[in-house]
Amino acid sequence: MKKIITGITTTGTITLGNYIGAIKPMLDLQNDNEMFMFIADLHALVTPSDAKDLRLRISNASAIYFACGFDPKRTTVFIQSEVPAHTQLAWILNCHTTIGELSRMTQFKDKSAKKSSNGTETVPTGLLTYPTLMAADILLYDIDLVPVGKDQKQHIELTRNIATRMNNKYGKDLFTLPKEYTNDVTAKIMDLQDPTKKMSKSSDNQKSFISLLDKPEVARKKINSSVTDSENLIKYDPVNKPGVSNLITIYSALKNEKIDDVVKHFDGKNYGVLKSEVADVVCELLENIQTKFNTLVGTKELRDLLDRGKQRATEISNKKLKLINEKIGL
Ligand code: AQP
Repeated sequence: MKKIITGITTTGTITLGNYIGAIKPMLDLQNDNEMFMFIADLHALVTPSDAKDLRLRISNASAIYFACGFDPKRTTVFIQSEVPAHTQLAWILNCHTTIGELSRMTQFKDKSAKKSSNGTETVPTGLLTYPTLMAADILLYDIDLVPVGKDQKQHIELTRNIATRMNNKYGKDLFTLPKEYTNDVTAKIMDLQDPTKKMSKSSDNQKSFISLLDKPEVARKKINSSVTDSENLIKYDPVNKPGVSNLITIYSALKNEKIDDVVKHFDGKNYGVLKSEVADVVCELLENIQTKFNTLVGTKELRDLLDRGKQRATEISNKKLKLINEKIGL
């Protein structure tokens, strides 16, 4: 049995990319492991937003997690900001990490370049220190595995480096070294309008991503208008045919079928058929999630489930933090 954690940032509504890259692998692991799934609302502060919007996104994300199938008996589901040990450990880790290490992170380089083309004034410090908060999320629970998309692999490597450094200094069993858990094919679901880019919930173009709360008919339209190519040949070739390959990947992930089998299934068919069948599986998923979501969102039942997760996460993380504080001399 392994300890496994993942979180999704509340910078927008959870997307199909988040579902396939992070939620589905967690659901598949839920029965045989000790699981932690959190709503990464502190990470979301890196992207400025209105308080009302953020609160709504946190509430929606909580209901979406349970609607996707997390079982509170098997998975500790909690809101990051409700467990203060995360920020406390993040500070300690910041003091054991260099600015050089953090500024070399690809995500920091990409996101800070996007935020500011003329200097660093508009780049929040939290964007730089995001990986140490992420390391705290992981190290507090002695996590073995972190299911992540490809974009986050570097942050797990940094977590291991910080943990190793602190183990060498304060005692080798201070931190468990986590490993990332990725499936190379489904690890990156691409933008529907520019399939060379990752699908992202904070994209300005609504047509480029499918939110788990999109009405099924809206999702179908987005898939129908997704960018492919003019060859009309269904083949899995992410480099030369990124749009078609992305649709194949989505179908394969949601139907639990191998890419080769999916390609055989669509052999000789045209893009219209591919899009229509991908839309069918996506709409079925959205309908199932949204039916459960609507019965849970904003209810006392949901708050009780979150309180249960908060209590368990607080107990474990406070115990760990106490040990860390003792070892480092606080
Ligand atoms: N397109 C994707 N394909 C596969 N996995 C993905 N993940 C995100 N996008 C894809 C995985 O989802 C988990 C949670 O990610 P996150 O929301 O914390 O951060 P992110 O990777 O920055 O996700 P977004 O949607 O792109 O958010 P914004 O738009 O705010 O930057 C992670 O495991 C991630 O790998």
